[in-house]
Amino acid sequence: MPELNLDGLVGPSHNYAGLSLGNLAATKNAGGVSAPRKAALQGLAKMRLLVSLGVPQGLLLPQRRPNARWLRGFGFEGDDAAVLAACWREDPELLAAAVSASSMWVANAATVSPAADCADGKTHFTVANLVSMPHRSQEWPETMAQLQLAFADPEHFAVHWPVAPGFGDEGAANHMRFAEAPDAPGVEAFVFGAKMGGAFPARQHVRASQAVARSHGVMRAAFVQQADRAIQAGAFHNDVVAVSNGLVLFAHEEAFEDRAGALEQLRARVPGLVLVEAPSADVPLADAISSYVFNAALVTVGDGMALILPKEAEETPSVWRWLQRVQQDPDNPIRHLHVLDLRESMKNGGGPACLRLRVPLSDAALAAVDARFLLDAAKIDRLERLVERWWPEAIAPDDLGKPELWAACGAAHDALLGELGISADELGY
Ligand code: SUG
Repeated sequence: MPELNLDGLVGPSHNYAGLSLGNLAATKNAGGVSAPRKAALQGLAKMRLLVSLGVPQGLLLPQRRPNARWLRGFGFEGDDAAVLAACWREDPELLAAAVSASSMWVANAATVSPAADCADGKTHFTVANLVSMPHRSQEWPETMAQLQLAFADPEHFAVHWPVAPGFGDEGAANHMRFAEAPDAPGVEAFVFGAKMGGAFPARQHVRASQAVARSHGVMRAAFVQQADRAIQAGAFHNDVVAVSNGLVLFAHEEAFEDRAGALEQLRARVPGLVLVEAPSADVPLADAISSYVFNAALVTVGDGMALILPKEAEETPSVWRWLQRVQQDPDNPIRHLHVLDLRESMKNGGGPACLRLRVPLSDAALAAVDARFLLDAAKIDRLERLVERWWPEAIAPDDLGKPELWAACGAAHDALLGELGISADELGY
């Protein structure tokens, strides 16, 4: 049984507006000049690597931005250009939110529970409400439309509406799964945060995690609290400090609020759990967070597991030293380290794991996925050419208010829909 890896294609409006409090990279790079074309090509290179490693690969589409429809909900009127111009005049920060390409980080699109974990034997998706950050709260309607299109077959899939907005849900970024194989029954760990007085918000509410587990019919669920210390140090999602694959938990020592309790709970449910943990003494929490080493994509390849790492991990001496030891240690299956330049996304706090949504599927379920969302090397070639032709080369902060940028982003999106054979209608535009 394969695990489908869906990556978010970076949208043409990718920019640095510093919209996410608690996301240190995004805050630090606020006001910088972005390179959308380069960003999308970096993401496509990651997809190409996964294809070459034999991982079934697909994509989710960048959502159409700027989102004039969303701004109409704030009382702006007229055609799209009039809505955007008025918003830029009256509330430029809101306009920046409507331009954000944040839908690229599809680890926040939904939580996925594979069929083997769920009482009804279907693969369940709950679209994340992303209510903690205003710019991300506009994503769920189109995410819902895309998932309903890609996973339309009711024999295999159930796509759920987001959890009620009182309770923040940030999707798979706060969800881990432990299983012998993708199709073996697994234990799902839902990681939540809690308000403990710090300046940075806990974005995943425990009730949202419980709601998702309940509505998916997850038979073996564990609920684990993320360390507030990690959140306050910049780990705004669990996947900044921990990731799982197979029976491996790859994490920082300070990832969980009650480390001993969390490990005891997981070991009791996952007898073969393999813990690959970075001690704080070797890898300080700050290095783990700035390097995004735990935001690696951990994937099963022929003869073991591979970590798809951002360049920042290689450039952080404490992290790179520790990774060499991990790779050589026969007690864990991590054998390969692949380093990628994802700097454009990383500067907004989005590493390799943020850019992908994992969907473990049976062969029959994979065959039921809408093929327009699936990729092979030839299609990646075509997307690269499309990005080179249509994606803007650079966006500076003042460009966000320019009609030429809005038009360029719209034209790029139209070209993408044309290439993939997906109509605006199907996405609810
Ligand atoms: O929600 N950055 C995203 C990064 C999401 C990373 N995802 C995971 N860890 N899975 C966020 O904070 C910045 C956009 C801006 O500021 O313009 C942003 O939304």
